[in-house]
Amino acid sequence: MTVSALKAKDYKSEIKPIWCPGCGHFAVLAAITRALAYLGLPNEQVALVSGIGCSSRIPAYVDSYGFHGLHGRALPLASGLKVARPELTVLAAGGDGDGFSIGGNHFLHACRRNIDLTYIAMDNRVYGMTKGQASPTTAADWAHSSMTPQGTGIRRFQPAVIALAAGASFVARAYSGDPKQMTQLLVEAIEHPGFAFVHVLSPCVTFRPEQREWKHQVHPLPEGPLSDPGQAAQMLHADDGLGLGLAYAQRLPVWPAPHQASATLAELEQEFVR
Ligand SMILES: Cc1ncc(C[n+]2csc(CCOP(=O)(O)OP(=O)(O)O)c2C)c(N)n1
Ligand code: SF4
Repeated sequence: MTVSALKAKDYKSEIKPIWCPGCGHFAVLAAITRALAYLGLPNEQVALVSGIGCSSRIPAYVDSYGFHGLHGRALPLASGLKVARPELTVLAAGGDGDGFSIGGNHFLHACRRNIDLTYIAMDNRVYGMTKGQASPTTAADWAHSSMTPQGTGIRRFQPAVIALAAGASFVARAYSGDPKQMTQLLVEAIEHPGFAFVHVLSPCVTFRPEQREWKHQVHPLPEGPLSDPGQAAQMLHADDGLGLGLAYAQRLPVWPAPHQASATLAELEQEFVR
């Protein structure tokens, strides 16, 4: 095995994160830089695209190409980028609000298209940046937001199960408190040909301080990686949402197929000139 000469610090930008001390997103940043270093990817071959939210600030902190986009639009941006510049390793990242509420439609279609990119959803079951409103992954009875003082009363969205139903070819769950496993899963996700979804439990210590307890509650998934999406979905559905590991991986046709992706960037640009 060739050991990469690049280190995690080689992927850290000069901008210091402004996240609250203890925020889970720090560990996601560290795991991304470690995974890139492990894979030895040159900085200029990587693009990290996000939406809006505390989590979505992450491209500023990574020394690669980056795009801090619009709320909920990380995946269409990343998809377009990968189709136009297939030689880049494209990562998309953001929060549960960004990815599953306003961006929910894009999530479904990114799973189904199976474009070769990695989507890192940093789930703290709350809108952190806008000061603690319920998100799609918040439990129905969480009653700590002044906007929903009796809870939302709405069943929570289950991102990993929905990713499988929508056709994702790689579905894993990681936890900020286990950066080693997260790094390993990110390496596998980046190497996976197709849409790789990594659902990361990333505590918001400011608006969900009880999530500090996740360190005592997370557990390995009972099985995995499975190759049958129905079985994987059943396993994840039965899980309490805190099971970690690679649930499902399968080689599925990647879009665009090589014969469809023959247009050069110059040819694509000409489409806009006309
Ligand atoms: C179109 C649009 N709608 C709403 C907002 C306000 N807004 C900014 S961040 C955010 C949610 C952030 O939560 P999440 O994506 O879960 O990330 P976190 O801050 O928890 O990491 C919202 C609703 C916005 N910036 N743009
Ligand atoms: S508000 Fe929550 S998600 Fe945002 S930086 Fe602070 S701890 Fe992290």
